[in-house]
Amino acid sequence: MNRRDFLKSCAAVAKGFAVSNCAFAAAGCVSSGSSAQGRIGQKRPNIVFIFIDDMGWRDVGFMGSQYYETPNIDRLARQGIVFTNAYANAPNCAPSRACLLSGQYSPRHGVYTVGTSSRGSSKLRKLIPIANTTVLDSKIVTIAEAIKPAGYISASIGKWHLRDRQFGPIGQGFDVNVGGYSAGHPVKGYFVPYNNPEMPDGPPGEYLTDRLTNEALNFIQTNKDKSFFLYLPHYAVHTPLQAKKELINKYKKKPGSNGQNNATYAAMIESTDQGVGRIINKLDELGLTDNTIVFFFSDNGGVKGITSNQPLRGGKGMLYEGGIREPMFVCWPGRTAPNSTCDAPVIGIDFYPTILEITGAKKARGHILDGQSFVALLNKENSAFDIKYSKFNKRAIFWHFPAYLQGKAEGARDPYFRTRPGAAVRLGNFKLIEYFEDGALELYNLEDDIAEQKNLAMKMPDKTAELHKLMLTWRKKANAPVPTKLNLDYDP
Ligand SMILES: [Ca+2]
Repeated sequence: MNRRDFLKSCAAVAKGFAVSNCAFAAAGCVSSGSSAQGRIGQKRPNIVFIFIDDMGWRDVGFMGSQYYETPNIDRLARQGIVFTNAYANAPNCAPSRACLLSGQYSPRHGVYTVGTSSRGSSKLRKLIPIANTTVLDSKIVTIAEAIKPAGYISASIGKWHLRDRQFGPIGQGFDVNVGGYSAGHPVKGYFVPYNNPEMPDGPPGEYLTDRLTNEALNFIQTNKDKSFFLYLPHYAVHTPLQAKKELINKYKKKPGSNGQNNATYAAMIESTDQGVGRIINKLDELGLTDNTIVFFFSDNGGVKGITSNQPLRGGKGMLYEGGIREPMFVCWPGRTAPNSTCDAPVIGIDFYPTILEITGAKKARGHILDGQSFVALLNKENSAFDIKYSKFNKRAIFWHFPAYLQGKAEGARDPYFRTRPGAAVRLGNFKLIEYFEDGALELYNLEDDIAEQKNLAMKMPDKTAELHKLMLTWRKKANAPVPTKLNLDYDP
């Protein structure tokens, strides 16, 4: 039996919640006592993963926005633990998603950026960048495939952006797909007609964010007696900026704050928040709240010119904090302490092992996981907290971006590109960025310079060398390609 047939058989059996331990254990992908009912008769926890597109670090009330209104998201955040140093694996959509779903750093799957890695004027590109992959290989065991043998039914409702058909959500282990295919944004806009091949149009005037919420509610209702994984990657709040008139008018009357003042964007955020409120209510109505863990995360930083990521430097497309630091919380009733925060750095690839631990599912044999489960961080009462916490602060995390991303944007290193081929590493409070064109290094101490204004590379050569060495060692281990070939068109 090949892996795909095996997973199919897992799915078929899992639907009946009568998983045969020995068959699956033989393939190395399930823990003992594997049924959705678990050993003590309690249904395994449901997972709701709310994944917003392009939402900046400060684009929600719980992260301090005074302009955007997100009362439902904030309420959920207050009931859970807010991670203040949560990172996307990349500063843009597709690679961030590929890393999240695979639990692997970009060099393992080759999804480094969106579309071509040769963006911008060829005359301004010194190097030939590493070719990009726009599809997540179907041989890679996604998180949906990994938890299926533990009895989970899963849905992807919203943006996929890693190709379609056998590479779409269904081909990658989700039982349900609504609206997910190769597109990275609503091609025809946020109002019907959507022209989305994976979702028939709704009634005239229907708004996409509301529709995805409706679909999420249907999935929860239909599967209320099962253990479910709802992956809800909203198309919001990515461009095109389109929202409901009455909400836009509301924000037009409201004064901006801290550089945030786009009424249409604010209205898109509020519609998203209303959707979260409806999901909370549905879980309450069905008595599922206590057994449902909600994750909230975004795939990259806010877009400069639309929102403000202050005090962070830069925005979407950059390896500065504004491009990669995300609003994030986990709400696990009975486990996370209300009003708690955690400043240990976590990153997109950590969610896969975290969800494996929560669901009791096992990693598929041979599948490399680059991240670490942060379940121990979710409960401050846990005696292991201090140990685990220090472990996360001592761990280095990496970004590898051997591509050009064009665009003039405030905070960028040069006026033509948001990012030129480069890499970054964070260890403790220090972050090092390397630029492959000229070998330039920038070192920042995020503890007292979160805005990345003071490059300490010359001032702290030992720290710079320590982090650079970590980067080189990791690059070798992950087989991460660095562009070295000169571009003959280069004529700045
Ligand atoms: Ca995005």
